[in-house]
Amino acid sequence: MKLLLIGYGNVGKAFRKLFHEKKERYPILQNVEIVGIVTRQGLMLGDKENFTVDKQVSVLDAIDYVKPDVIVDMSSPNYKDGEPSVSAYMRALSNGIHVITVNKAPLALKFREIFDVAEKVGAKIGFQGTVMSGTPSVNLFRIQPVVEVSRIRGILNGTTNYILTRLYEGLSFNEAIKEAKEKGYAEEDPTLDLNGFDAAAKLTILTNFVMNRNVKIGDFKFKGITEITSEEIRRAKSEGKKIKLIAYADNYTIQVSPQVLSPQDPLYYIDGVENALEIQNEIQRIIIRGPGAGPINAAYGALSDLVLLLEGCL
Ligand code: 80F
Repeated sequence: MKLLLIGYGNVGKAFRKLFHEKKERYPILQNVEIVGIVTRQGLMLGDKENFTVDKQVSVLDAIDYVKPDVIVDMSSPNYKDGEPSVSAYMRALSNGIHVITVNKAPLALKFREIFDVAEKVGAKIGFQGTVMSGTPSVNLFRIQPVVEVSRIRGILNGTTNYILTRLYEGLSFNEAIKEAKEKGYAEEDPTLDLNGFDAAAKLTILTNFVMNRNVKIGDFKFKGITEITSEEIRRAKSEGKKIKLIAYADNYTIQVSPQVLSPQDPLYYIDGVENALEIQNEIQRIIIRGPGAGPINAAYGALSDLVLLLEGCL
């Protein structure tokens, strides 16, 4: 099985490293190889740690040239039109090439269109890494067949939760964002984290997948953490409460907004880069928590999709 990686930044490099570590230990990965990496700079053929350009081609041309079995998209999100990833997915899927992605923009903008193409030809899409990185969220629902979900509520952005935690601990906003960037949690454009865009994209993807809705980012209101004042943080703290960026969807409402939580709320205890998701379905209420960002976690999300694909479980 031939992989073409799209994007070779924090996550792309972590994925390549993890892939090689696991390939040595798990026979299922033995016949998988990375045959190329394409970035903004162009295409590198083969699988080398240090990226060099062999051919100055676009992502679409790289797919035609390399003819992979799977593309693994770890490029930066483009929320204007999802390009070049949307066209890359359409080209790949319509030719029976599977897609694994940690890039939220294409699925937040064109979820149904992309899945319609995949379903027509029987190609698969793995997207665990788009929501809560390597902590099972999307893939949790793959082992919860036919159960009907009525409500999801969670903390879905690692960067803002990390910043809010550090503000609560007394750091300035600039110090906290600097730390989040250094740890590789923040997007290439961190305003996507701060203004709620990233959390809204994740909520869009989850809502479409688990509640069978047809929502696009932009269909609903979302707010980030940029308007939270130090006075509001101080007041919440003095009342024994915390401010968290909460993503929420039920059959009528979908929204992302900062909310003041008291210790009775399980999400009150989710600090730092940790994320959490409460799922209410017809049978049970489930709460999952785990790291929501970080290159290794996002890379693991993509790698777990690859193994599920090989096992026929995607
Ligand atoms: P980084 O900027 O390091 O690398 C981006 C790569 O994409 C570069 O190699 C660049 O050349 C390439 N690229 C950009 N535009 C391209 C184009 N048009 N054609 C070809 N290549 C292009 O970015 P990261 O950190 O490696 O992130 C990569 C992807 O992973 C992005 O889509 C992220 O949204 C996604 N992701 C990242 C996570 C992380 O922790 C986590 C999960 C997904 O919750 C949070 O706080 C979130 N900010 C993190 S979620 N880094």
